[in-house]
Amino acid sequence: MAITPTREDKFSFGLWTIGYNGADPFGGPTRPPLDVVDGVENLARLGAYGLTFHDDDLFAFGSTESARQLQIDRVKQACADTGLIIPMITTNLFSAPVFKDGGFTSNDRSVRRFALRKVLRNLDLAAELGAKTFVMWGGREGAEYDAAKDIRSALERYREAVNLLGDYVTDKGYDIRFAIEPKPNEPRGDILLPTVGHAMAFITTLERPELVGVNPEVGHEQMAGLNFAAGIAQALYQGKLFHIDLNGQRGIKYDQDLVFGHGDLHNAFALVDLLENGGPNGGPAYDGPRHFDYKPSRTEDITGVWDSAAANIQTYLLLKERAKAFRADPEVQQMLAASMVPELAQPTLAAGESYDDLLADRASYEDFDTDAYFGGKGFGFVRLQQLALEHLLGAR
Ligand SMILES: [Mn+2]
Repeated sequence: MAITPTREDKFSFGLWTIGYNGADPFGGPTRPPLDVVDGVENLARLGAYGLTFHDDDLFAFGSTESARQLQIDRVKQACADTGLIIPMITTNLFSAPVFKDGGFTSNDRSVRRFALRKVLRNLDLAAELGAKTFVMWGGREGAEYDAAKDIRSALERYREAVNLLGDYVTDKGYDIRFAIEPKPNEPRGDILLPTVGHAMAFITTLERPELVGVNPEVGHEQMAGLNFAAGIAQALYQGKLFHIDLNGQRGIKYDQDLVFGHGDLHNAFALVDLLENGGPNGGPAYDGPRHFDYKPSRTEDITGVWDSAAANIQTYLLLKERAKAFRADPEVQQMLAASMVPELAQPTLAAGESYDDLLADRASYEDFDTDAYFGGKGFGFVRLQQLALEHLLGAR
């Protein structure tokens, strides 16, 4: 039974997702190009609220001024006709040959200057289109060979670039924030800022850290074997979840960009529960776009493209419903308490208690019965997870 999405659900799609023509490193396109107006109309029909794109998705790299403007006018008109918005745009610093060693961090200084100009121009477009988030995926910012890239110099150039962009939006008065999208590898052998953790640490070195957050992608973290929902929880905890890329990935392999949920479904369930309900102990949830960055498999025709786009939305809404039922189940609440999940929200020291007080508290150490934990009561985490699975399967 299908659930109908609304604009309030904030579902958005990249133009490069629905527009993916099936080309991969081993074969050419299997589908004709998708026109942006067709894309906008179909996304509106499916209940999405937003379209996102790289500059080069909308107008080809090296377009003439008039060809560029024509495409901008066409997307504006299509959005006006359908009510779709453009919540985010991003710059392609990876496809053109000039970026073969990266944009912000190419060893070639003239390429870095060109990359900055391309991004500054795209920031003007973001402001013009009302996009509030500017994603930066540095797919080519990396290397294959350790001798070929001085990582500290590269990070310094990355930092120089992001600082400059922060100055630019501030001076121009643009209401735009940046979101760095980590990825461990592909297309480069190793990419700079490979995980959410690396990116958040880098952000602390910036001159305007408040302007910069992360745009984590499910598959990218899972390519590194990491727990995506746990990474998102830390990004929320640090106030850095500015945007999110939802998709599916099955383990440590190439970047699959499957439909959301067509990978680690347990983790997708935990993720939706986190985004919607703030996780087991509550807390600030996420109110930004639910952005899908997936690829309709190259086996599919155009009907399959729209079916797969709809599948992303439907899976998210089903998981949202299932997470709500999970939270509302009295047995789950009972099991959460038995597993002491709420107790983790309680500070370890009492209000006003000092380390001297702790050192004087014999009950916490000298008289604490650690032996009781051998063979004693377990936490019941497995039963709790099974309850989640039963809700996930619609069995409860
Ligand atoms: Mn991906």
